[in-house]
Amino acid sequence: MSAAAHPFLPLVFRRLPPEEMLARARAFREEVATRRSVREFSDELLPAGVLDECIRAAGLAPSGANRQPWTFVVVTDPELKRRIRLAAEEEERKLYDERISDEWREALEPLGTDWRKPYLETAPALVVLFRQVHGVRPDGSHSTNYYTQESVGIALGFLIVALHRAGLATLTHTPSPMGFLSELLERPPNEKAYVLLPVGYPAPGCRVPDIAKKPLEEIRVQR
Ligand code: IYR
Repeated sequence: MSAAAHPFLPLVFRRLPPEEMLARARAFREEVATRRSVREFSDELLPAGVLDECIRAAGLAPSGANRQPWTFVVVTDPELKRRIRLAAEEEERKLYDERISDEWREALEPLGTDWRKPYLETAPALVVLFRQVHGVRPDGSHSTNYYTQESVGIALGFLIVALHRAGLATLTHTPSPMGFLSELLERPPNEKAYVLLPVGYPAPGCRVPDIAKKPLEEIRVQR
């Protein structure tokens, strides 16, 4: 049985004058240029509704066959944050001590990261983004999801930018491996943790490494 075709609607699209296009592209670039990964968070609470709006924006990302193969788990309970921190640190301690190569350790050294993850408790909210490897129909049978890595990666990009625009800081934290998150957050077997984002305000006096992004000439090729 094939699915019925969606009705088609006229596209809502506002054509902008070229000067406005350039101004908006520049303004967006300038805004994202001020985004930084933050590892020192204040414990100050988030204003009501802001995080949910950002998650709504992330949920508007394109996805393979519009399957929207993502689940955003929001954790604010201090006890659960603590359990996540302890489990993440246990894995990360093994990662930093044993699992990563010397080359990888050297690459991380200038960024000042290590196995300690205090921000998992300090940040007022953690968002754990899960990738739905496949769907589950009401009768329990499996449906296929498509391009789930790409789809969830795009949604994550939307979320990071939405949080930044809303005046919040975050970190794309990838404790490795992430199986403990499925257990602690009681997620079904079709969901795999993709990334963990502490969300909040930077701690007063927060510092970030002095790093630079590659210029256009280095990342763009004309053919
Ligand atoms: N999962 C670790 C390691 C880590 C890896 C890379 I590549 C980074 O750019 C930063 C950290 C962690 O989250 O600390």
